[in-house]
Amino acid sequence: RGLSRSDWPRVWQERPLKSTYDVVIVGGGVHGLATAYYLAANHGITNVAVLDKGYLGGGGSGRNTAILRSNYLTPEGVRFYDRSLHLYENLADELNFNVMFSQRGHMTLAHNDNSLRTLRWRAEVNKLQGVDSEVIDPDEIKKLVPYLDTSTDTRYPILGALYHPPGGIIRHDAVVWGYARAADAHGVHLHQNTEVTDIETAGGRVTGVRTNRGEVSTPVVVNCTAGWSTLISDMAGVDMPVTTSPLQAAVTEPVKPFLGTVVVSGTLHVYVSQTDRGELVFGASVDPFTSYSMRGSLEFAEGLAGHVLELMPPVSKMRLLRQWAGLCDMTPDYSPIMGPTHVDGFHVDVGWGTYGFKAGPVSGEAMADTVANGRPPEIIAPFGIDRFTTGQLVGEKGAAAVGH
Ligand code: PYC
Repeated sequence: RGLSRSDWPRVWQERPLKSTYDVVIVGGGVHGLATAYYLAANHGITNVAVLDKGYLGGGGSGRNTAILRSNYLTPEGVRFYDRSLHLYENLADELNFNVMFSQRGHMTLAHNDNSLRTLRWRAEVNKLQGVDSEVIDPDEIKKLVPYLDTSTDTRYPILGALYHPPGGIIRHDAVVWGYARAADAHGVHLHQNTEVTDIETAGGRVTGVRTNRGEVSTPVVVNCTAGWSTLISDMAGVDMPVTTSPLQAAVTEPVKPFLGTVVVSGTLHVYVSQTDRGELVFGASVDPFTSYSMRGSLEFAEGLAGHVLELMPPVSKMRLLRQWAGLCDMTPDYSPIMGPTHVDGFHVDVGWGTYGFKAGPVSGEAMADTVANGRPPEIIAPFGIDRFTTGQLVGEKGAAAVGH
């Protein structure tokens, strides 16, 4: 007799909501779950609850285009995202869960001299940080991606590309499930359908959270939300320089494998990769307005199709199957906000714009370290909220996704 569905072991337990925890993490995406996992695995802190108002991985972690890379523009950014890439490389072993990381290479195209200059700059910063990244010419691009139109008589001819072999794609839901299962195995409580409605403070420090399922006392709250990060921080009395916009994505029917790398075009506002199932996954830049909407629009699908066909005319017969949107919390310098705040015990891991998923592991590791040791580790020190008053911004706009 084969296993019936009811025999399948549960990946994580449903446990009662306790009235007190040592740490409460708000947001059950990859950041919140990784923080919980590393608190337990690296620091032995297991009296931890992860609260999510929906289901685990139902926000940005399940809505991104699953791209991993570390070819950023600033030394601080490159070091940070590269640590994440290394954690991702070992994640299947670490969690004993097949996360299907395919390091198939990542290519960012330049269609004008300014973009080419920025790509050269990124390549040099990357190499100085030990990251494999180089600028290649149209002939090399054509060898790697024969379906790209590299002719010179197009509206936006391809002049070169930043090629980053360690980049690639991963199964994003598996990352969420792997961290959830591992955190649960350490005794962390994962509470779905549990919405935080308020954060209690007294004398300048956190004392607890209110939820739709009752009150929980705790000395530490970590805000690991995306989309709602300002609303959660407001509850603790912490202002965030963040605005929220949707980012739309879409997927086609599956076809035989023909696209071996991730391809990004900033000028055409599009990136594309082919999944192991053969579907093309497309993403774009954020919608040009603030909103909490997570619905796709026809305008996006039309614009996307036009841009994709300029790059790869042969895909014109493929059909789009689905489209969706996720919420992006944009900061002024396109870098995240991480670490303690002026409210004791209230920590933030927010402002993830369009780059949050790839930073999940390093963020979890660093936020767990911050909570356990009472100060942020070196790798996230540049991303503190105080940089918006000191002026020491970490400008990543030139390497953050496309067309911002
Ligand atoms: O920064 O690589 C990126 C990215 C891909 C999709 C959205 N952002």
